[in-house]
Amino acid sequence: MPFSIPEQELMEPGHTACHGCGATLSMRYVLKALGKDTVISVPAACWAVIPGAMPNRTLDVPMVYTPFAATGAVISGLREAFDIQGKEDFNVVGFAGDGGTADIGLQSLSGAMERGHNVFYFMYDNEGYMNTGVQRSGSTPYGAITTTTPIGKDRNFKKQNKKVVADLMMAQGVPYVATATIAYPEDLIRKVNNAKKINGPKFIQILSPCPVGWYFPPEKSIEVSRLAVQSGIFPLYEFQNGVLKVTKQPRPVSVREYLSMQNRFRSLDEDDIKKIEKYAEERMEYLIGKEKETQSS
Ligand SMILES: Cc1ncc(C[n+]2csc(CCOP(=O)(O)OP(=O)(O)O)c2C)c(N)n1
Repeated sequence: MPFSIPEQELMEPGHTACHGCGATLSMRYVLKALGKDTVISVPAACWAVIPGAMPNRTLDVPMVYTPFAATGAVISGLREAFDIQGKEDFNVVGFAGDGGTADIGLQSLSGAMERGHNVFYFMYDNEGYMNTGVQRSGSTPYGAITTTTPIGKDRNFKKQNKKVVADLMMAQGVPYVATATIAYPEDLIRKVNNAKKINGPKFIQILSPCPVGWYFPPEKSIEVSRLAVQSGIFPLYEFQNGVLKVTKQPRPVSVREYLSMQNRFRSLDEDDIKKIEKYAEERMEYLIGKEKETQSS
């Protein structure tokens, strides 16, 4: 079926994000899909400052700022309050960074999903605590240099693999789970549209490249985002009512090409790169296996 990106803009010019910020495009596309009847809850993060200081605001929807760990709890409360007022059609949305999702907000997210509230939770994944100066998070990938995993005499880059929150949500049996990224806006918007049809919790993890923290030129954000998918580093999938579908097949783009575009990976040697290639292959195999398993059952 032909598909076009909605023309409505609920994000005005004048935001305060850095040049090339992937998280701004993530918000813009999400709002295009959700429309005006939406309230967004944002915890401490880049997106807490991107809308600008009062009385200015870049978003044309109401926002509720929450303490860092509380997004899941706040959207649960908002949902209940809207329902009591008879506003069941209003979209209640959490929009949090990876630190606020994979680490400090994980229990509150998991609780909200488990209680089954009719909410959307978007994790804009810039793979680090960027607002406070590029610290590592659970979602930072193996091999990345951050200010808390610096190059030094005794330490050198993050040694742990990325904690993929979407996979955790899938394991928890959340009715709608997906991954997306800004290089594929149609795919992202289609996923939000599919999520809208589900009366229950929905979780979408959007890879949102950060030129400042990943150390690449701001005009390369879309390219980096695209290569993350094409190299198999960040597979795009959709998990709906227990069935998994990989929504973009990786192209033969090398992991090495993806890594070499970003200076955060500058201290990797050949063995490290091989480890990352193997990780990407194994993850893809896992997802394809799960796709076969869930589609045939
Ligand atoms: C309880 C608490 N701890 C620490 C902070 C400081 N803080 C504000 S924003 C932020 C980084 C958030 O990182 P992330 O959730 O990944 O979002 P991003 O900044 O990358 O958008 C931190 C550590 C805080 N506001 N509250």
